[in-house]
Amino acid sequence: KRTLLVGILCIYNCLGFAQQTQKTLAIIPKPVSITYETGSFIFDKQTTILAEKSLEANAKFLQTALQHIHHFSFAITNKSKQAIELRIDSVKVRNREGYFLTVSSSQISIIGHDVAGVFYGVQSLIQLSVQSKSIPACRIEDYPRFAYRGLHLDVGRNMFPISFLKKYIDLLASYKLNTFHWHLTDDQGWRIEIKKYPRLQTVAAYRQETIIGHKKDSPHRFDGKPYGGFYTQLEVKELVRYATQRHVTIIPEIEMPGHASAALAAYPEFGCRQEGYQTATFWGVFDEVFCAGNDKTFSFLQDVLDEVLPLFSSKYIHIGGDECPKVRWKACPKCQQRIKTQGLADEHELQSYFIQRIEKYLNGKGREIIGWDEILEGGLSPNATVMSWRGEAGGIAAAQQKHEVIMTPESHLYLDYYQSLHSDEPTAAAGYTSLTKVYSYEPHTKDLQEAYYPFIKGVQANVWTEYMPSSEQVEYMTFPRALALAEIAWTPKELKDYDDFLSRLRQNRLFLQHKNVNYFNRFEELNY
Ligand code: TNX
Repeated sequence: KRTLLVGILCIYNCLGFAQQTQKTLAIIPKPVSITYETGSFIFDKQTTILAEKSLEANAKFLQTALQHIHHFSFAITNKSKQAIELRIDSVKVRNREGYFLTVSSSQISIIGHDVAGVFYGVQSLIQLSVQSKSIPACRIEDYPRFAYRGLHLDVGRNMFPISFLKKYIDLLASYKLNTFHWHLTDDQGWRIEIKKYPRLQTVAAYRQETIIGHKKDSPHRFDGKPYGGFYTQLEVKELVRYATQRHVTIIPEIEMPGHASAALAAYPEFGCRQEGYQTATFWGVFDEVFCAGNDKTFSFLQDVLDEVLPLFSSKYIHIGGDECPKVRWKACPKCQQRIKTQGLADEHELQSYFIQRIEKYLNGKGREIIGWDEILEGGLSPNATVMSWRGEAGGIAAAQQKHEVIMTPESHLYLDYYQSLHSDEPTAAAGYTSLTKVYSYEPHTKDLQEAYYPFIKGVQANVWTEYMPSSEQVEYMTFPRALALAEIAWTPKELKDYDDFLSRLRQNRLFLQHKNVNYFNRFEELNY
């Protein structure tokens, strides 16, 4: 078995070598510029890693990765013979998160603008190392197009072990994505421990039945067994630490005022009807939302946020804001009273009141809010960043109001949609978003005047998990489409070229295999 494996690895290496002598460095996302020179650097037992003190973590990261790939150890030393040198030079490398990677036959040097820049140089080198022991001599200059490069994961509908979340974050970092949007609460489950409210753990974290909705014929089937769980604050802290080491910021999302069924099942007093709630056992948009007329609702949410904030170091806190039906508010005397006393026109303005009140609270704690584009309804909170998901209209409107915007249109960046038209695809959400389509997305939409482009801070793809009951399924839906996202987020617009991306992906898939990712591997058949 082992001989076979070694044989296969040799063939891969030779293929990699052959392709690399044809001078294609299959880095994803594509670097800003690559100049090829003569010769190549060959990793062997003499290769060492040389790094200044502030780059110790980067050196260790590279050392561990190379050991996994080449199966021999690379010493971290201060001798410079045949070394991979890591260094910071913020004058020579001008862009934040940028780096130069220079390879000659005797040395590799990675110079970063900052620690993150060196980290990204290291990621490029690791991708190349998986492809071959021999790295062609070259000079690479690289830096990101957008400051915000995000991937999201919904753990409310289905949840996944922390070990998987670490793998996911690792993959984000490998492809130079720097933000993990962690969707922690939804109608079907509340997944973060809040010590002051134990029923969030005992009630809101569970639903009565497991939804098996991944069979084609019947999207909502139940096996009658309770489903659920939550992440403890200790686990959350550990994940944040892990992500920080990889230059990934975790943005937690606590949904309000909608998608609140689970929380209300635990604490019915914060809903307009005060009773009759249940953690949802099927998918969709539910009428049960937090009561906007009850001050105690706000105290509850503030208490929750008080426990959430110390766990996360992100500037942004995501407060949801999407899909909040207004029927309960319409029938609720307290909500109607609030509309009157605040001089609001209607329930849409009441939603805006809700979000603004929470924004004020969070701004007072030194944080800023992000919300889905519904937070534009009834007037945008003064400092809010908008995540434009129902197409680009919300993002365009927000940018024109000089608010920061993250583009994440469902038309192109929803990875819960089908990725091929094969009839044997596992059930997915209703849309169709091929790799080609993800790749074609351009965040600087022509529908927005250029003067507002600086407000588009970046892009994100969303992984809603209604039809992803397992970690393997999440991987299948996310990869390689997340690599196309990474290239949209990082690579200059002028360098984008789908055929070129595809040919790099053909080589770069070795990295996904190396990381044991259950990626969708029929991407070559897609041209639409
Ligand atoms: C809409 S995108 C939602 C999610 C669903 C998703 C399914 C957004 C802000 N809300 O609750 O999971 O569609 O594609």
